[in-house]
Amino acid sequence: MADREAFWAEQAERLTWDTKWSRVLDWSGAPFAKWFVGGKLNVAYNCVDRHVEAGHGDQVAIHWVGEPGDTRDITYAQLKDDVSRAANALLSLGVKAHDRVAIQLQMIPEAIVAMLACARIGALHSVVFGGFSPAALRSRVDDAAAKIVITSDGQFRRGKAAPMKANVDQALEGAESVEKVIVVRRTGEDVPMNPERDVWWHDLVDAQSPEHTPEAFDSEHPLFILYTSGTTGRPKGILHTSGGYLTQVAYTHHVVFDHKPGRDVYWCTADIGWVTGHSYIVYGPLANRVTQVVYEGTPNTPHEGRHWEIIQNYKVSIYYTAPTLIRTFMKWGDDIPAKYDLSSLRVLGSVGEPINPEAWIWYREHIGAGKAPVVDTWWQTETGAIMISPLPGVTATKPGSAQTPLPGISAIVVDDTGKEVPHGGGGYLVLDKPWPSMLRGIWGDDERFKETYWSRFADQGYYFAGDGAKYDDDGDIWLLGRVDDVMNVSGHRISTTEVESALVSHPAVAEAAVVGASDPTTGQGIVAFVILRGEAAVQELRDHVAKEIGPIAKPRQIMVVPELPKTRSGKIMRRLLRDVAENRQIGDVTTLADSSVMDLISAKLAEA
Ligand code: 6R9
Repeated sequence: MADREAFWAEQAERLTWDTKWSRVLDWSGAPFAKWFVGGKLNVAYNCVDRHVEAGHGDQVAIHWVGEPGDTRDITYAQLKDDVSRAANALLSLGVKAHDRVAIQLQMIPEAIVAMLACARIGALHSVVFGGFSPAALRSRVDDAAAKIVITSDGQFRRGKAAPMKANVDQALEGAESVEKVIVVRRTGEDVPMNPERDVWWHDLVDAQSPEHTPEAFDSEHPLFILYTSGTTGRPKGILHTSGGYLTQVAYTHHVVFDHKPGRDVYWCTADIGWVTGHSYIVYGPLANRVTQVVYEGTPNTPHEGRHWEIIQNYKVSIYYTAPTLIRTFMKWGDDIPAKYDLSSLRVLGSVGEPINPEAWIWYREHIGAGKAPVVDTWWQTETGAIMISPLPGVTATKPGSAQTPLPGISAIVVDDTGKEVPHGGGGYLVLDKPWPSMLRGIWGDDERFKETYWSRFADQGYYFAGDGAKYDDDGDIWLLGRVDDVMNVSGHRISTTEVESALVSHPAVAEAAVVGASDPTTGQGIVAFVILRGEAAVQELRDHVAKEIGPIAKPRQIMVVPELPKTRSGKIMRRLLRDVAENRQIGDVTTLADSSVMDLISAKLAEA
């Protein structure tokens, strides 16, 4: 433990601290950790100002590419002015340290500026993915009692403008905590503005002074809340704090991608609505003085070579994306990337779900010219930063395996009783030692935090990740997917319960059961089984789910059935439904309360 702490103390020196910590780790209140106790720093200063002070003000921080083809280059000096203005703007609205600011924005520079402005004044941001429905936004705004919401008039999606502000208006009807809504103009469409509540970003922010002195906050000062799906319907607000989080995202961004400031051009294709956008677009890269591409749009607008064209134009050297997108590129054809000069690429990253060996090999061959190392990075919203990954040029990589915990990190595979399994064995992935960027809790729900992550292996004090894993004969780790009721659709976590609740909220649905069925492109696809009590077309039910949660949660398939398979204690046997969804022979039905149910379902589906 002493060595581990010394290691992290050394990594924390990457940051600029206002007051140095007196103790690396206080784990006496486990599972609530305190890292770099007594230290003080400003996260935004570390990501922006200090680079300007060190003489890199003219270095481009962000090469932004808009979907319609408009571009902006933002230097660190400009970013400092922008973040300072936005911080002054929030202060002028009465935002104080510890207040919560909800942000629903697409991938435009203002999204990053807004996040850093919050960090600069010690307010917590809660970024809500732009594709989430008004209902999903509202539940997050209410849960965190957000005082401010930042959004845009609309967003470009596949060449068309789609409304954002209109959704936010719908979401916030009667929302008590919200005092102001700040609206960035992007698509230029007409939006109704509520004069008491709404203010344009360009009116408010542009008028502010670019001078703002950052205040140093405690190392454990809360930085942000990010909601993620759990096994129950209610999303969890994952809480991250400052010093430990920034230390680990900066360290991992440096070692996993072998990033060299001033030399590399980095591109992480995630959206800031997910943790990958927080840790590997905003905090880690900017703390490391990155020059990075930020792209607003979809990968096939206006054509399927868009990513390769951007890599060629900006000479991107590090590219970090998700297996679902790699499989989509494979489907579009090898000839598309072949048309572009991708020779600048030297490191390729993958995140979000297990990468199948075929996709790994295609990625390395067709994008990495057969030589760029592929780093398969395992981590979670809760871990805050990468935990398991090969190191480029150090680890001999294996297609499909995340391989080994990073230096400073410990992760093991254990059996049901918490005993580590031997090489060749499989079980559950656990984190057996605290790490700096670990979540500090679930917003407003300490009990749920303990119950969800720390009760499964309470005797050993292990963090239960919810993923199945195995060791190969060399002791390398292979991730095997979730072991709970969380689906992984295109790298997005969606709980089966969340989709089930959305379905039963439709008046025609009596009961619903949802499973993740393996899907060649998206990893898993959502398949729903519903019992109807009224008339409803399947398409209407799919749209209903999109309206309740967001288009990403739309079931791929909905099957109307007469009964659902349940155990005697009333638990739905998803395993059997997964057999149906994946066209397999149906497994053991002996624990069903009524074993004829599966015959009924099969007969009904055969009819259709
Ligand atoms: C960063 C992120 C976390 C869940 C995680 C696991 C899956 C992520 C993976 C991976 C295998 C990888 N996951 N990366 N599985 N190999 N390299 O994705 O966070 O959205 O919270 O999802 O994603 O199942 O538990 P988050």
